[in-house]
Amino acid sequence: ATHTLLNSLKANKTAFGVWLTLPGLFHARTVAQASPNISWICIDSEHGLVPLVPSAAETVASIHGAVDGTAGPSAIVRIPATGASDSTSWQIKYALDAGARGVIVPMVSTAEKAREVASDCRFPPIGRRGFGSPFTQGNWGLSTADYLTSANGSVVVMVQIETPEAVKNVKEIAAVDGIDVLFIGPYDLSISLGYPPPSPDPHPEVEKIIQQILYSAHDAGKKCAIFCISGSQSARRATEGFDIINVTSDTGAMSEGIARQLSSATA
Ligand code: 3PY
Repeated sequence: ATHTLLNSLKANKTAFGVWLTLPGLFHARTVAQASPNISWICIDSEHGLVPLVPSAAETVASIHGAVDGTAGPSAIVRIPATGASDSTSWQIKYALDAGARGVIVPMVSTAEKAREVASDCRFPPIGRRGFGSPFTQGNWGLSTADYLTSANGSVVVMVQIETPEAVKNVKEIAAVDGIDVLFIGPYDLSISLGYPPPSPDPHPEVEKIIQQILYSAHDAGKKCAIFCISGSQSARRATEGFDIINVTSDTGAMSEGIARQLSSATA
């Protein structure tokens, strides 16, 4: 199966994505089919209402099966546990067993935690991910040996940089082997640093830090991702050099679309 996000990254093309905050297989499928330009969809089990167990697994399958032909968005899961929690290991295991092409782990603030995340995402001898689930291996149609190699070689591991401690440690986190992407959460980053939330753009002081994180990721040979809330904001971030950009969310786009249609109906 095609891994559209990974293909975009390898081709150095900006990978635009959409955030999924609501559950439902037909909902996920509708979002996945909305545009051929969606490279990835984040199933948000942290703040969204898609429970990690058991809905994320079905949602992953629904997204991957949504688009006929070879391409379609890569399903990514944002796990609920933060990098500071012991639950990250089993939640990453669950997400990847479900067939997610990558994970986003919130609030990873030290290189030590980043190393644990990188290890949780890959089978031995590289990491410590346990093997057992037959489902994704079955869907991929691979022997066990080939599945282990393919999964290790294709998983996209993203950690969120969104605390003052993470900013302090950003170079060390970026340098961790097996961390592929630093993912900036502008909302948590702003409020944890004592600034107001973006409205819609971040405070200029936060903006400076965002640019430093982007620089640190690229300096370490890693990719950098950021959460945006509109197409125009995303286009600007693409010009700045961000590799992975969230463009909108299911709920955000739905509310805007409804409001726009109603305002033209009542104008
Ligand atoms: C943030 O901006 O804090 C995020 O994690 C995006 O939802």
